[in-house]
Formats: sequence, structure tokens, C-alpha cells
Amino acid sequence: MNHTPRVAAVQDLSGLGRCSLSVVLPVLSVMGAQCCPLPTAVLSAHTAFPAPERSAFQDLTDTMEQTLEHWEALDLTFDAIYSGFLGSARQIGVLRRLIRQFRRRETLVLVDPVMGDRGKVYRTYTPELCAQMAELSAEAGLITPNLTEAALLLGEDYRNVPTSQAGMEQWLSRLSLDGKRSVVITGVSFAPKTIGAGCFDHSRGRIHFAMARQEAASFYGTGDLFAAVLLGGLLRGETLAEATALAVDFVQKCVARALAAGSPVLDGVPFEPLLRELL
Ligand code: PXL
Repeated sequence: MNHTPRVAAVQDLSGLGRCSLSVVLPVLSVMGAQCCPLPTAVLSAHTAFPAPERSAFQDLTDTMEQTLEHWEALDLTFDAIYSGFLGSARQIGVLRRLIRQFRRRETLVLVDPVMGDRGKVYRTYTPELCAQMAELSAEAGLITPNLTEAALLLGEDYRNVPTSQAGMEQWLSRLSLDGKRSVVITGVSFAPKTIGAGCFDHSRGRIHFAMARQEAASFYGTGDLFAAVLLGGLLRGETLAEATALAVDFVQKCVARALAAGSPVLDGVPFEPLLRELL
């Protein structure tokens, strides 16, 4: 038996809306990795649900620090450290300590710089948190921004998102910090009815695009689903281009299923019946 890859997953746990840990745990498990959650916050539902004045948002920064204290006392190694939605700027410090403590030469540090979507920053993300997210991303071996997050990281206006492949290659290369880290940009589209992702693989110095049919709506949590499938593929030994193509295809199938079932956009995609395809 090969060793089971172990992932420290630093993300929130949201009761409703199929995002973050609710997606990452099942996906990594089915793809054969052990997911060790380090929850950043517990929420009643993701932040786009209505009635935010009645929502629960329990910040877990103190618990994260205590967890790190415990993990540091144990003889532990992680094959990947994977961060997503963060609850406060202070959590970046905890994450940096986690990375410093547990990063070895072969550890994959994946920072999904979750900050916003469709040109808008999420409700709970302060400018300070966004600035620190950019700093955290500088420590990653791989980042997976959507177009909104790519623009924020580059200090570009969302209206400047490239619509040509050559333009997107430039954004990939700028985000790679001179080829030092790998980058996957999601939500890329160059032609009507197609959408996908572009990736720069720093170990090969190459750019690839993986496209799929664009469905007629977009759903919450698909960025988290994408990054989890991508990471699962990489931990199984796939190249960045292969894992990107797998994640693009899987998300497209889940979105098609959500549309066929008439699922509400806020509920995220019904990936559960399709999980077996990732086995
Ligand atoms: O899917 C990104 C995400 C993760 N976690 C929480 C969110 C969102 C996006 O809205 O609100 C809590």
C-alpha cells in the first residue's frame, strides 16, 4: 500500500451552501488523501445567504493557535498545507507559523486566496485581510485565484480581466512571481459558451488551458470544489495540467447536474452523486 497523503486544511466550516470544509473533506477523502481540518470559523451558512444580521460567525483564531501548539508537540508531517476562506487577519499569522513549522522540501503549500467573486469582495473580507492574503500567497508553491482574486492580487481593476489567451498568459506569468510559484486561474473564458482554467506549472515552466462547456449559471462553492479536486489530483501524482483538466471537467459536470435539478445557486452544486467519479 502506498502512503496516504496528509493535508492540513485551513478553511471555514459553513452549515449551508456546500463550500470550504464541507466540500474539501469529502473530495480529499474520496481521492485517497487524509484531510486534517484546522477550521478558521464556524458559520451558519456561507456569507452570501440572506439575513446576515441573524447569521452565526464564530471566529476560531484562538482555537487555531491552540491546535498549532498541540500539533507542534506531536511528531507530524503534512504532504500539503491548503488554505481557503479565512475569518480574520490574525489568522494569517497562524497560517504562516503552520507553514514555517511543517513545510519540508516536498510539502505542497496551496493557498486559495479566497477574497471575492464576480468583481466583488466577500462581505467579511476587510482591506487589511485582503492585503495580508496577498502576503500569504507569496509563501505558497501554488495559488488558485478566480478572476476577481487574480485582479486583486495584481492590483488591477476587475474591468481589465484579459479576454484573450495571450493576455491571460501574461496574468499567469505575473502571478507566478517570475516563475517561482505555480498558478491556476479559474473562470477563464475566451469565447462564448466555454469556460475553464489556465495554469502555469513552475516545475516545467509551461502554461496550459483546460476548457469546458459553459453552463447557464454559476453556483457558490465551485472555487472550493475546484481547488479540492486539483489538490487531490496532484497528491495522486498527476501533473498540474492533468489535475487542472480533471477539476475543470468535474466542476462542469456538477454545475450541469445542479441546473438539471433546478438547485438554488446559493446551495452550491450537488457533487455528492458524482464523487465516485473521482475515485
Ligand atoms: O466559496 C468561498 C466561500 C467560503 N467560505 C465562506 C464563504 C465563501 C463565499 O461566499 O462565504 C464562508
